[in-house]
Amino acid sequence: MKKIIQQIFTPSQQQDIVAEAQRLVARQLDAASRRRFLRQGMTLGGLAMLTGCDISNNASVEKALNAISGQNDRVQLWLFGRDRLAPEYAESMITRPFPFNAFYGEEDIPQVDGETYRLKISGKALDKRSWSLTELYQMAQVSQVTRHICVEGWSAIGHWGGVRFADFLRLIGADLQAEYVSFKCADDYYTSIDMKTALHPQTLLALTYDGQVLPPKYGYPMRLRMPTKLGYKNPKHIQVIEITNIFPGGYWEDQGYNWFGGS
Ligand SMILES: Nc1nc2c(c(=O)[nH]1)N[C@H]1C(S)=C(S)[C@@H](COP(=O)(O)O)O[C@H]1N2
Ligand SMILES: [Mo]
Repeated sequence: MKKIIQQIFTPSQQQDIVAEAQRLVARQLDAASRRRFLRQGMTLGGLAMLTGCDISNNASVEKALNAISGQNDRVQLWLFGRDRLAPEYAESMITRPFPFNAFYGEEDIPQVDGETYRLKISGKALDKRSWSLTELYQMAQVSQVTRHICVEGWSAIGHWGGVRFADFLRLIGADLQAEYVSFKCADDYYTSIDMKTALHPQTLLALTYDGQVLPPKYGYPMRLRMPTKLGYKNPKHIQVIEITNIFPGGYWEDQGYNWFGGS
């Protein structure tokens, strides 16, 4: 566990997390026990024991802090500071095979026809032309090896390639002052993100997985990939992108998952 914590957080991030957790806990104690508590040195591992949570990845840290503080937006913002770059890994660390997950089993993965596929744009953008796959493949491509964290209790390192979402939003003249970007998928899944995350340099319209055309199970023909957000915020099989000021929610978010969903 200690090793995983060290892979995910720098020592100074670990100190910040512990300090903030200590402040949150101290607030709930009477004066005498608060003094005693604050005198104790504490590590992320100690915090894990205190909260009864296994803090082995960011998702569990979120759970642990939420156990102390409730859904505290300040904690979320501080923990998942949206300018922060997520760690990138060596290709040798890629998890093989990379897990599949969806709200259904592998037998129900949508089969999208790449020839007739058109990505639709709606809402606050100047150019609402639809996009063919060929046009998306022709844009400048980048790639990343990052960790995907699912709230169901697993995380895995994967290798995605595609178009920087910020480049795409600028190209279509999206209103970058708008609040949200929402995604509608071929399997009726939907989710949405804040504009700041949409413009984050590690947020990709992913077209490939591990150097190959994105396979159906990982979201063919195109998915959003964000190492700064939990798995359920990363929609697969995207058909429509909308730029909007009206809160769009999401498939899991509307059932109670945290909307911000930082990782
Ligand atoms: N269209 C769609 N996107 C989705 C989901 C889904 O059910 N449908 N599940 C989400 C969840 S909870 C996770 S963990 C990841 C899993 O992505 P993977 O299959 O590439 O591991 O996809 C996310 N995006
Ligand atoms: Mo997930």
